[in-house]
Amino acid sequence: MKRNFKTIVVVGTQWGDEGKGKITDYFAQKAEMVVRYAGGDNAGHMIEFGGKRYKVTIVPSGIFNKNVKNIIGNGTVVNLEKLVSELTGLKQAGIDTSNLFISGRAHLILPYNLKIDEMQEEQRKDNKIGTTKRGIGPTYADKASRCGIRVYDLLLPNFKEILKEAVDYHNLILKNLYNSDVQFTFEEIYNNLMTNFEVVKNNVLDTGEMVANAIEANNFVLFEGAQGVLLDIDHGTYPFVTSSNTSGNNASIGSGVHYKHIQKIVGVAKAYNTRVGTGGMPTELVNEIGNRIRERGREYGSNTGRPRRVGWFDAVAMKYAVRVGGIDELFLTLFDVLDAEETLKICVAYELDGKTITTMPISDQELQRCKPIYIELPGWNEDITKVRSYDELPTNAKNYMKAIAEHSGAKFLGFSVGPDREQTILLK
Ligand code: 2SA
Ligand code: MG
Repeated sequence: MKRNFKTIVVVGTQWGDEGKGKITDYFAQKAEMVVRYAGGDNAGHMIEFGGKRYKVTIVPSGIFNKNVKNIIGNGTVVNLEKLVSELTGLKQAGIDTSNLFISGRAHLILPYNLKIDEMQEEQRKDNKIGTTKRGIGPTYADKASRCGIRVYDLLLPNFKEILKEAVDYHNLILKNLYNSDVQFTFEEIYNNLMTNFEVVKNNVLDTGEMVANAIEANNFVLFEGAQGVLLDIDHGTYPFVTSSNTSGNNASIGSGVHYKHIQKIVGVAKAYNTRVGTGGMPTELVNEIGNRIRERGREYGSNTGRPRRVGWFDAVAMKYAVRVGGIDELFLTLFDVLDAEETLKICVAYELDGKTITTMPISDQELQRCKPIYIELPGWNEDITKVRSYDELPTNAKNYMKAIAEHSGAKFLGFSVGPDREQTILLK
């Protein structure tokens, strides 16, 4: 693999589940450090090698490489109990987890945040976001409201008071705002936190300094995105988004280094589109083709098991993601899933209220009214899982990639034709 950069961000360019874990893992084999900069255990990153399949949600995907330092950055939200149980599972699978470090500035997801996430979804009635119910939104809301609790707070002498105040406050919210009978007790939350904190305590520090030092030392540092650009709180399909800045632009803020240190943003895109949760998706296929792609691509939430909505590749959305996400190069994943299709469609424009547009509307309500305008391409109808170079791809598969590049303005770095490490192919 050519390495002409020291820092890269790997980021999803659609609505998550693009196969970022796999691409991160691919680069991580050469990296010295992997940093998660946003999101929490709402992510589900699958990595497959040596015939085994692993999943991580909050632990960075670099954990499978012994020499890589893995950082859970300040921009993330951390459920300590989940983190510890994930680490236990990895250890049991024979993975060395000693190289994991957690930012003292990351915010804690607490049991009341999980409950509020659930209550908010309930109150949304017909307008549910379809969150993962991992407490992500309420935890980021606490952070912005300045009533969040950070990992480092656990080490402060007055932590008990801090937590007591927070529990009382959230109990009031639950009772008065959500009409809930559920009330949390300080002791229970405190004891649980302390038990889990004991496991990771020695690895809590100013990770921003670690990342900065690694960059200074000319190490290869990889920033691992979670979810995708279209789920970004600012640039995504609001309000059907997650509560963090998922795009690569946040890699610096979310890990505590200057943006000038970010040299390259690699986008990961599925060869088609998927989405879990509510919100506009103009290319959605509610038919046999959609079902076939879902089954072939194993398109079920890796965390929640929810069936993902499936659709044709949306080049309008991709063009937008490439622009706002500053995507330098694109990795096309799950390419082989399309092996079974006679004909393929790529959405190149939308029709909105009788007008043709080629940009993403600002409002999701408008996106929901958009009708896709497609180009059609012949499928390749053959197994590409054994392909190991661009030249070996069938002509129709090459043409499919070319059409995506042409209509979205993306430049390809590589593609993947299956879940194994060997099935990830660089173009050059
Ligand atoms: P949240 O829980 O507040 O972040 O949910 C808000 C929206 O963000 C979407 N979201 C995701 N979309 C795709 N994949 C995600 N990760 C898991 C996976 C999801 C799963 O890898 O499969 O297991 O269901 C993820 N996380 C958040 C979510 O669907 C809402 O639309
Ligand atoms: Mg996922």
